[in-house]
Amino acid sequence: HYFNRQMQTATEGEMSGEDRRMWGKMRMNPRDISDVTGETYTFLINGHGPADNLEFMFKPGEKVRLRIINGSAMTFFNVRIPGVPMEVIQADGQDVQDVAVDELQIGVAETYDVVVSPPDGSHALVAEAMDRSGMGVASLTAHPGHKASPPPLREPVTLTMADMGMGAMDHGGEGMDHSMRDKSLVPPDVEVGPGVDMIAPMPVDRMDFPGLGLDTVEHRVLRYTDLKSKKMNPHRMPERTMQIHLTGNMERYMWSFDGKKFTSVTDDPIRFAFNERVRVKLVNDTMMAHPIHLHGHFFELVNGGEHNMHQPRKHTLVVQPGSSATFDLTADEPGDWAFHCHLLYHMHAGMMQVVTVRPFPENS
Ligand SMILES: [Cu+2]
Repeated sequence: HYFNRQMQTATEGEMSGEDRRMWGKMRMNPRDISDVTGETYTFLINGHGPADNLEFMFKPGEKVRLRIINGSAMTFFNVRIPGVPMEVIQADGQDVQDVAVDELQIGVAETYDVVVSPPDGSHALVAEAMDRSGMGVASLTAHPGHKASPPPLREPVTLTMADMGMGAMDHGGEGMDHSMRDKSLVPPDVEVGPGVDMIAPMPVDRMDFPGLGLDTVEHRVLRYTDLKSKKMNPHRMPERTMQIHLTGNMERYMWSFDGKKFTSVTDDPIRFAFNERVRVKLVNDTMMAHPIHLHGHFFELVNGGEHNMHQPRKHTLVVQPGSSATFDLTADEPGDWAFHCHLLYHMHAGMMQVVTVRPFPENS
């Protein structure tokens, strides 16, 4: 939160006085969206800043496939090409049934492949930082040298009670009755020390949430619940469930899983038996979105009905603030794998674990 120029003042914004007092009392900042903002960063597309006028050429009438990879260290982006709808065809490199959207939010390490048919002219390809402190811009153009004019940055976003883990309740008052650090809400193996400033009182699954600030836009936005794998997955019910808490202390800048910062000294990995299928529920006890990434595997998002044969496969899952998100994993790759938040400084601070899949099969 260095150089956060978007802190809410006493009078600005829509928030009621009561809500402002509550946030203040809890020493929480509803404008703490990104750890590093556009004040520090110049946002780049393929290594080029907005002033470079990077051009992607197309011929009118052509269908163009864009592979959008969030290769940044610390930034969620809202991606859109005003006036050009996008057909999402892959998520994290895995085929999904086509979804038509006008905008999507992409977490660090996520990938979306989209197909566009831009009309003649020059179109701005916009990657707006989630906190709206800046944007990456390029031109998708049929005419070399014609720079598309990007739309202005939109209003900064403000966190809500849902981001605080208050579930569907959207307004204060009642929320005051709930402890923000009730240890009885987490499994006993979660360490609630100075590194944990909050335990979400009522975390709900927000797989249908399109990302901070995109829930109120008027065009079509991508939600995890829109993703359906193109091919039918072999259906196997999970044999075991597991809960992992994403924990942190926003002010001290401490980040961990289950309240335990990763160190290479202790040996207490997350264990899976080879080939077992486990339903893993990630509970985000912080007010930041975390893109959680597992190496070596694809997992299937739990984003639909109980007998969903088309769960989309991904390797990175954004867990919304104060919310939960669930995936099914078939642990079919024996070995030791990194499992971590893909925000670089969170990973470095300790929001990281080793996933151990054992035993190695006999004939391997
Ligand atoms: Cu994180």
